[in-house]
Amino acid sequence: MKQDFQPFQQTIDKYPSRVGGQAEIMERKDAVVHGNRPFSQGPLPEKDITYFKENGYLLFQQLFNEQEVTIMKDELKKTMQQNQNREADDVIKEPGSNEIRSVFEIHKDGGFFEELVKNERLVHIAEQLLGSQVYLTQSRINFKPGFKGKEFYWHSDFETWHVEDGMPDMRAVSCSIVLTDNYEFNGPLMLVPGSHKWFVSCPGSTPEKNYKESLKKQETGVPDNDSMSWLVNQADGHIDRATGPAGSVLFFDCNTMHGSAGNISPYPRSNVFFVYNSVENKLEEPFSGQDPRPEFLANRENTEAISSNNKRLQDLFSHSS
Ligand code: 6CS
Ligand code: FE
Repeated sequence: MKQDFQPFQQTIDKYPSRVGGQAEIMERKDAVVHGNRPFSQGPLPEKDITYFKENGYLLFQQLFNEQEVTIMKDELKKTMQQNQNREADDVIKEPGSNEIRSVFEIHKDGGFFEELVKNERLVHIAEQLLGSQVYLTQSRINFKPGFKGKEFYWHSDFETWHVEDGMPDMRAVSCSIVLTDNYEFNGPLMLVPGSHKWFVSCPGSTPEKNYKESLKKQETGVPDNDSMSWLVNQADGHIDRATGPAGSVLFFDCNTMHGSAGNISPYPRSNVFFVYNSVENKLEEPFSGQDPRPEFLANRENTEAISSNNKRLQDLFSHSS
């Protein structure tokens, strides 16, 4: 007799993590750069592609000029002021104080940041790396105040996006636009070269509504000390850091192990952070089996490919001074 039910199709979990087992290091199963035409003919020369494949990140010094940075900083300040007294899930405070740490979902501001996401320079780099059209899964501004900015512990973003948001494959890139000069001493982002080639499957399970705590201080889905030491060892003991003048832009693979130390210097550190995902890697049900995280952390509503458009942005860059 013909059965009239459809077996439930679920994407295979290629990267199981927080499933109650021991910590384990597995090989990456996805390409790092998806060299598909026509996207492979993007703005990056071969040597940049090779560097990204090998290391899992690329830093472009001053991709934005001084005037553009001034405007971006003004916009960041406005966003911070608008959110200063707003108690909402998408405004993250520092642990133990009322200082703003992050503001999420800035790509829906109907203004400057919504346009910045479509910036040609950024979109074409993301498309070249991911070998397809892209859309945005997450955006935020991070603000690490002087004297009291707290650390972000080591993590792979993909581990969280896979387990908590249902991102199936490693086919997304983060783009961090540095809006303050980043020095060795104001808590710059640190990265482990080559770590994107390995997936650290983490022990434990995911607490309900984990994001309420993890965005202040991530404790679940972080590598154990042995795995972390192993990753640094395979990089010959090297840890890199994204230092450079304001206007520099760091692209890093979704699985590159990164983190940052606290900022006890007098100099704040702020950045704008966009996550571009391949349109062929849209979010599914979280692999934790739990409810998906809220829209402000993981966009599911608008997954249409971004068409880069610089016209409005150019107007905003030239008129808002
Ligand atoms: O939760 C997120 O989406 C991002 N935030 C943290 C603290 N870790 C994972 C990921 O980078
Ligand atoms: Fe991160």
